[in-house]
Amino acid sequence: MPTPLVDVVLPCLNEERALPWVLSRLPEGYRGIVVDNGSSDRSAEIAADGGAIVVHEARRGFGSAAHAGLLAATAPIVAFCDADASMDPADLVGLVELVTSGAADLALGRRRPTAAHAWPLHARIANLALARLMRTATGIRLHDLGPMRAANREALLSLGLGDRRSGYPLEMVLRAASAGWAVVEIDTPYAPRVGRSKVTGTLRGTVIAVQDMSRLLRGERA
Ligand SMILES: Nc1nc2c(ncn2[C@@H]2O[C@H](COP(=O)(O)OP(=O)(O)OP(=O)(O)O)[C@@H](O)[C@H]2O)c(=O)[nH]1
Ligand SMILES: [Mg+2]
Repeated sequence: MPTPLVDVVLPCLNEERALPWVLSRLPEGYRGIVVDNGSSDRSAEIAADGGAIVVHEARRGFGSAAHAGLLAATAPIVAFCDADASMDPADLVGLVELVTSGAADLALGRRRPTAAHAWPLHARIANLALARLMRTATGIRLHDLGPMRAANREALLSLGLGDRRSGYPLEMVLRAASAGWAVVEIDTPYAPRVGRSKVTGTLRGTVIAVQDMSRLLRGERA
């Protein structure tokens, strides 16, 4: 496949059940880059069978996987999407159009749950509180810190992101705002994930995410 317009980074830790659907939903001309973060299941084989590029990243952490995907990408535009079937890669088209039209430098998907259990209450509350702090820090009207997003690859690299855990999506927004980027949010459906919950559905995962993000926000204020 020649270099496509969009490389879609799909961080992946044990998502063998979700990957076939996720990869089948990539729009025409979009290339999947599945970053296998040390899965103990058949995620890597299934990703390769599904036509994705497979990148192996041994260091655990969402940011570690997401950033390895960004470094492996070669397309002019890079998009990010979870690999657990909670979000539909077909919805990336709206985000990418915002970037190609020049309306946004960073386009973000605001998660809109399609079912009550798509997003547990404790996670919604934590996300709302963090989003409010993010609005105060950046002055940009944003409501979510969701992982679905799109931007120009070289511009993203120039942000010099350093977080390798769950603060990565927040750090991207904070750095983009400081750099004067147009950060635009649109609604994207958020469905119950396929497979066992790792972060949001578990208290430990949520606590780590809040810790990572609070540290970044404190740094921003300092
Ligand atoms: N939790 C976690 N996810 C990772 C890691 N590396 C890659 N991922 C992938 O990152 C994406 C987001 O993680 P999720 O576990 O779905 O996190 P979440 O949506 O907050 O919470 P749940 O869906 O409830 O687990 C998924 O595609 C994971 O497979 C990692 O080290 N930890
Ligand atoms: Mg998920």
